[in-house]
Amino acid sequence: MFRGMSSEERIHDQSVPMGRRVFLGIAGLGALGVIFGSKVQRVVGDAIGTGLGGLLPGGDRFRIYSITGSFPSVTPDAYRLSVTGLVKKPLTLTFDELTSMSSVKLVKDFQCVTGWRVPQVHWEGVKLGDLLDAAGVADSAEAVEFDSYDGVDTESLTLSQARRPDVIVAYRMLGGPITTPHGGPVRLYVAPMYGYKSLKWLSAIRVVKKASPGYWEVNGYPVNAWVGNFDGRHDAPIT
Ligand SMILES: Nc1nc2c(c(=O)[nH]1)N[C@H]1C(S)=C(S)[C@@H](COP(=O)(O)O)O[C@H]1N2
Ligand SMILES: [Mo]
Repeated sequence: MFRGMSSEERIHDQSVPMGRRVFLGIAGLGALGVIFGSKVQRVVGDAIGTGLGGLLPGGDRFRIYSITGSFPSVTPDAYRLSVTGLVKKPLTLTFDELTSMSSVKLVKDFQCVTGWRVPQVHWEGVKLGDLLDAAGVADSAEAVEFDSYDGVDTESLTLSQARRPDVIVAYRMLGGPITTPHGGPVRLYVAPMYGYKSLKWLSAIRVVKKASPGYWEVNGYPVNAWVGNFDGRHDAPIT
């Protein structure tokens, strides 16, 4: 189910789950098996049942991805975001604390490394750089690692990438709170990089000296994921 979404939001969102067939077309990662569990099957059923059946994979719309095949369900009340590692003041923020910080709005494309792109998505959240400043990054630090409530996905950025104004810890997208399938209540949005950098269900931010490659990177995608030339395509940069 698109829990917490009105049917109007669902239609506005136009999300479709990425099916196994689509996934298996991805060279190199196909064997990994991003296999969708029964929850996602119900998303498909629900989408079709609400008239979204006509919006099966094509251009210009989100595919819902989950490595684990399910969606961690974290309510805003239960949500916590930790900022730890090489910082002067480790933080554990509640959803209210995060959303009380000064926020930015971005209207920018979202591009998956497999080729699909959603134009002009509305995003809102706190600049990752502001969170790092609140925790106070130690001089020895050079990178930032991220964990997900799914317990599997991990990501990283260099500190200079993390401090870009178009890299945010997002809590709104597509005109509403971030839905559970899209990684709500809180996900990363790393505008200039391929979608796998925009880790969903963000649980932890860890400031480190040297980052370990994340889940998708261990499996063959570049650590520096700037939208550009990939797999014979030329994808326009996201500005
Ligand atoms: N935790 C988690 N985050 C994730 C993924 C995932 O499977 N698990 N998939 C990534 C990929 S490859 C893309 S393209 C986007 C897709 O975002 P969406 O599911 O909101 O469409 O999420 C990224 N973040
Ligand atoms: Mo992706």
